[in-house]
Amino acid sequence: MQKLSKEDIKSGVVEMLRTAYRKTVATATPQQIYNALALTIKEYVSEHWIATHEHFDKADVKIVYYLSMEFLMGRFMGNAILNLSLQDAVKEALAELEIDINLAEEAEHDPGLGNGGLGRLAACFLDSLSTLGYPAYGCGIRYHFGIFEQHIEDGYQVEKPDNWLHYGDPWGVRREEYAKEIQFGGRVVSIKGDDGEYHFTLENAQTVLAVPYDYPVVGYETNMVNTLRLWDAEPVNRFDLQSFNEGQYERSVAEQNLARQLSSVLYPADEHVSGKELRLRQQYFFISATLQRVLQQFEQRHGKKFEKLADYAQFQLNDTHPSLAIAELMRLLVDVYYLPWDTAWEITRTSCAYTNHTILSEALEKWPIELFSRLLPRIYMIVEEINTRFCKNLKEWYGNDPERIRAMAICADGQVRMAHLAIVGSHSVNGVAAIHTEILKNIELANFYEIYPEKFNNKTNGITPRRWLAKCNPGLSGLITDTIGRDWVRDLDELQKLKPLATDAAFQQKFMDVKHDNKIMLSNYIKQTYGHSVDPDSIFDIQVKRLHEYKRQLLNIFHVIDMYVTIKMNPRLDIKPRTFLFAAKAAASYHRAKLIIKLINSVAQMIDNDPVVAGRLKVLFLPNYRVSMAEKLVPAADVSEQISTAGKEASGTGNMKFMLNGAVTIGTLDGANIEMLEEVGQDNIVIFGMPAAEVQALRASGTYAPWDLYNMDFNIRNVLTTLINGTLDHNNHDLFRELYDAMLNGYGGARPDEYFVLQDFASYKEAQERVDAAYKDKQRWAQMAIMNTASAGKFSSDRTIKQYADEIWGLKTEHIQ
Ligand code: 26W
Repeated sequence: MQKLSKEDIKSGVVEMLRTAYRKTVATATPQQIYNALALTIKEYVSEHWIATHEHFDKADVKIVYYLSMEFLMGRFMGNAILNLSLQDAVKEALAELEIDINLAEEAEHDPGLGNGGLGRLAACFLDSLSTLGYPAYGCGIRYHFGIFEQHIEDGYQVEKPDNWLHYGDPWGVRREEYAKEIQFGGRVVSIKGDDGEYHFTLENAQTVLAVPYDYPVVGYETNMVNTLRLWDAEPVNRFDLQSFNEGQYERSVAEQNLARQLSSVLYPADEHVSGKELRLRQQYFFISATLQRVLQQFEQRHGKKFEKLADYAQFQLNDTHPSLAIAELMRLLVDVYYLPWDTAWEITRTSCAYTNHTILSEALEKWPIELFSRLLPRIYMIVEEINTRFCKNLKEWYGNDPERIRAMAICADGQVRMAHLAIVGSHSVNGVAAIHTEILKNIELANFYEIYPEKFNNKTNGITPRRWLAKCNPGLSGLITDTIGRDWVRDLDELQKLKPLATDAAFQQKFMDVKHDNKIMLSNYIKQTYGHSVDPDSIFDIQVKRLHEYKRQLLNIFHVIDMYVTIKMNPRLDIKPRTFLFAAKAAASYHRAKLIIKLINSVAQMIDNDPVVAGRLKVLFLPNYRVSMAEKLVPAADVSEQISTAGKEASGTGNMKFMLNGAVTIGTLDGANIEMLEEVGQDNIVIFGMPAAEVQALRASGTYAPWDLYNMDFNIRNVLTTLINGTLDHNNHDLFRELYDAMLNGYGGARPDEYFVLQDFASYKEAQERVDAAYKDKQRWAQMAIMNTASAGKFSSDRTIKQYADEIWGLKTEHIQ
């Protein structure tokens, strides 16, 4: 296939502008220019896309379906340009058209179709799947509103809807021909099938149409283009409302409303389930549509040989959110394709695999049986049957141990436990970092590990080096390529070759010059966008991630308060100036998290208003954290804050992005931080705090007494007093009293300081002093920074995906001509 040339791009853009908008380059808006360029590139991608699918058909390949409620893709265009090696051609074409490429790229709306780590992981995985040549579909929902846009008003988070489709959707291709009907509610009846047997079906169900929109997933320097398939909901009977009798009319209107709601909004909660009916509908909607299409295509290719399904299709469940797949696959095989239960169960079990992303109990999905059985009556029958058979097996294995059986059952206490369904119905259960998998095996899911040891395995998360270095950090990526060649983009272990240069003065200089340039660029962006001045010569200390108590943004801001108080008491204190950058969205209903945002903003203001600390401390909360903001922050970080209570962060992936870009981590022995320590060595990472076992022991002992820490530790006392003595808010001394109480007394029935912020405070403070000392020694710091980049190879999602393919899916790579 002919590569897109500079001339093709120029004429493409000019032509698109003319036909789509009746505009010229001179009169078009940046938005229109972006769309024109995107459409030009998509047209070119389409040829590879078609070739990829022709190959899939011809070679009759095995395909992995990555089922996920969230895909946090970030902007498409820049990534497509990079992966297609079109960067020079595009740059030259736009220059000749006198278009500012940055303006065009920034005009792309960043679609927020995910909450955080789990959604972004799905996006990194798709990039790796295409790059490595594995046939794959990402399957999810085409939400019309992604995660809310966060505004900060008077220091408080305010949520605004994010209508990303408003700006057009140049990358999506509507595939009406693959639309599927999805049924909710109704009554289960059995009718005689054309095989003469009785089969279950639904009567009087509400029906919604699922219509797929396909988005290309371009691999890096390969011709493979996989597909992200997002299902949109539409009413089935759009046109002939009038022709219905009264009963049908009402139902038809209800169906229209249901359709409008179904793919309307992504639930903005992360690590917290709320049991909303619409969410269960969303889950069934995209799962049923996906599986109907897969089985239809399988039948076209292989006839009724469904026993072979697992050899051609693997379904990876991204947490329990898609775990209805297990019951829906059973329904389709038994009710629609007339397979016997046992055969269907064998097919289901061998084609599904489950990834667990969290051990927080409030994130475990459980649905009330009342709701579940009303909304999905046939699916509920199937889940009950799975449960009955499973409990019978348990009885055979353990004898009559009702306690144990109830603890492990899929249906119990009036609820359906989705994690149990996912484990029982899958051939693989994996955690996302070594420590996380160990906690699953030995504590959280120990019961299940005992009966299914062979199912459990670890797949430490990774990130794509394309977006998270090659694309977001052209300075560093250029330096690396000049030094060791360009193979690192496909093989991140190549970065090891930088290790000998960590002590090379000339390379240190170049490396730190790049970092400094990135800090200047970020400072300029912050100045332009928010009007704040930050000093690029200060330490850039960054904590960006969802706002959650277990992630302990509080520990960070408490330490800032401590620094502030310390400087006030000793204005000549010798510390390197620091800029603390925060960005985080709080779930709209998570009051405590929102109060922490307000606290961060109040501390920022207090510091801004104080001439004594001016020039030495700066705090800034950047509103509306999203993928495109991360791409600006990560390359400019000196210090990466990864400070969750040990045992709580399943893996983390932000930690890997910062490491790859030469930031030094200050972190706890949690999630993938532990493996980062193994890779980079203890001289190049700043570890503090209790390890997970100590946290567990302290919690279990029931002896944790934050008041003792308050009484014994002068610094803790000062910090907590600042919360309630009017320093932070002159008008309302009680504004932060909730946080004070939560630390010392427990608030609203909770244990005091659930996440051990005060327990780890002294250790964190000491670790921050180590950071300060290390930074003051320029050579030492440069060496640490380089060692971080050089040791990040393990954390490529290419490594992770290869392990999934080899150890879970049994998937082969394909080569597209
Ligand atoms: C609405 C309920 C809900 C519950 C949990 C929504 C989303 C979740 C996710 C499991 C939250 C999540 O994103 N977990 C993160 O997954 C990352 C990818 O594996 C890990 O790196 C993070 O440690 C984990 O918090």
